[in-house]
Amino acid sequence: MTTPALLPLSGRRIPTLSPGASSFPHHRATLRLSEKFILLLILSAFITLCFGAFFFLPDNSKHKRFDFGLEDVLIPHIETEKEARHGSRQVIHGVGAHDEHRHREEEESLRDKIRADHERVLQEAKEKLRKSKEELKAEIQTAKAKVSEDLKKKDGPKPLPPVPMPKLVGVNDGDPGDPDTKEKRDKIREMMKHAWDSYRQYGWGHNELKPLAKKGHSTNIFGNSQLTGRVYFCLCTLFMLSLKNEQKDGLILLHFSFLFLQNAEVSVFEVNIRFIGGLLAAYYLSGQEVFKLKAVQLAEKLLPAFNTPTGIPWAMVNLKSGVGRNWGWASGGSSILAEFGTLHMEFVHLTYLTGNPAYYQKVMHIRKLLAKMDRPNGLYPNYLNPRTGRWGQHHTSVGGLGDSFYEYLLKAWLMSDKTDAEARKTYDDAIEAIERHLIRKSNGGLTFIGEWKNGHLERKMGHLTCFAGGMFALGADGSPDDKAGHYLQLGAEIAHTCHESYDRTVLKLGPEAFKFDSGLEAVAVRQNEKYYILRPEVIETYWYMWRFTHDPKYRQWGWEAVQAIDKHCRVSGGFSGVKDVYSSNPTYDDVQQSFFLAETLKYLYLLFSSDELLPLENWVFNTEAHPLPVLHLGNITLPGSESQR
Ligand code: DMJ
Repeated sequence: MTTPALLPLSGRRIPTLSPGASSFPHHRATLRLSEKFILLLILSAFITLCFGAFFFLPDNSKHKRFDFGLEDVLIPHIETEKEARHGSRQVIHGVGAHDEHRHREEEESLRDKIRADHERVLQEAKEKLRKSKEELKAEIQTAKAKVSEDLKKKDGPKPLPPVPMPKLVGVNDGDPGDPDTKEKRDKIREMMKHAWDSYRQYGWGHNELKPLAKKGHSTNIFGNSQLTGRVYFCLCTLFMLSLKNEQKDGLILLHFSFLFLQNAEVSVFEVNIRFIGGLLAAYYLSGQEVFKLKAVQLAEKLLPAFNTPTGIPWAMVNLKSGVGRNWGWASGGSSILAEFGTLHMEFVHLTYLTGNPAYYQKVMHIRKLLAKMDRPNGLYPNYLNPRTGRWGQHHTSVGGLGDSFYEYLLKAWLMSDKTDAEARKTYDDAIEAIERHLIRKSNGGLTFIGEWKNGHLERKMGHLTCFAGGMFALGADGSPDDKAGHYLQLGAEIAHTCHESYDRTVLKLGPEAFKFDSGLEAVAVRQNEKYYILRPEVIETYWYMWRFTHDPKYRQWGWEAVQAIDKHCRVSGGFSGVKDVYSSNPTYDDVQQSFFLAETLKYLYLLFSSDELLPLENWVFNTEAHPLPVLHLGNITLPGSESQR
């Protein structure tokens, strides 16, 4: 008896049934027919798919292939695309019989190619269907192994030119000495461990964590790909706190996540400060080459964002296509001052480490362009249009949208071993205008920094603005007209005001924004300004003030914050922000922000460590608290800097 079998279309014929045959063979024959029908359906779907793919997939010849990294990312090559467009116009509007003849020939050869591809795909499909389940399984395994082998090869270190390693001072334990401070520091370490372990357990592979829902969380600043960013934003905190197993976890995830850097649209600023800054800091702190390579790999993908008429980068860029755009809400399609103005530190390090002048040139170009522009009242508006090179809405802020632009002017000078006099002068001029127009004292004697909106001062200060206390203290030394004492005092006053904003709440945690108006002093009025999302700025200022003054009140204020966070934000799945700091029974926002691990806990840890840990003469912290060493360049000239002089 013939064994009923699955017969491929091109194989043996379907056995015919003899009259009077029992129902069993009949049943088997019916089954074989339906099986064949399904196979036919699958095959025709497959062929249709292949045809569709041929016509609709992008033409890779228009893309330039980057040859480093785990996966090959295609970045459009602008010139080639222009050439291609130009070429196609020629075909359409071509004159003369010769062109037409060539056009027909091209069409004919295209048709031949489609026919041949069709035949080949059909043949392959037929062969596939002839194979047994085991053979197919084995084939899939081989293909998988080949892909992972290829990935390994591509990820193999592509050495960068060796450069002298900057002096790394103070990479140590920072033991504070006295037992009480040590105990407090241990508590902060334990909180970091809880935050990390929770992320490890529930948010693994995502950018952030939902500590109540106990699952991963991603926001659009990290791209629409679920697996874009990862843990590099807090790796250096893990190094500092010597959390060894956690470092290993981080490394594994780092490798893993880069496999998925695909079609994601990301914020240039956030990727720079969190990921590139984090990777560079991890490199300097650990000496492990992999971090440097990954930082460069990522930075290369941000460069297309600078392809604008002015060289002011787009806010967002697609990592695969290199297409950039701005936030829909930003005044008239503008780029944001705090975003395009917060690239300098990382980009200078990238040029230093790679020898590629592009990074340095891009940020210096931004600086030069800004220097040429008129500034209303000497102030920098938060919005600048990258197409026209004109300011957008005249809104100036030392908080959101403006903040880290000023910070990076000062830090560019510090990072250059105080040789970048241009950066220092730009910072001094900007701060002078801010003091004149934005800084006031409230009726109750609290110094605050307001916001300037079209010639009007809004007497409101954001939590974000509180970082400025630390910035004033950090910039005191080296300020013009011997105003060092003045700026240290200003830093202390801002620290005091921001502490008041915490102290005047029920939870002893600061609101997102607070007012100094109509009898109000450092309190939030609107419901949507009463939240605390684990932000670091107030603690950052405490730490800088502590380093410069050693006034014990800064440690005391820091400890108040530790207790409040532990009491009101800690949950079994990590730490969460709270929606109302004036309520004794607040609801959680269910997000453990990445900056809580990278910044808030790091600044707290530093506050309770000795000054020997990462001394400020040798390290400059980027705006996400990733420490980068001062570049004592001496006789070394950064590639690209010659043309800037
Ligand atoms: C951080 O991501 C950075 O400090 C940024 O400059 C603004 N603030 C957030 C955290 O609040």
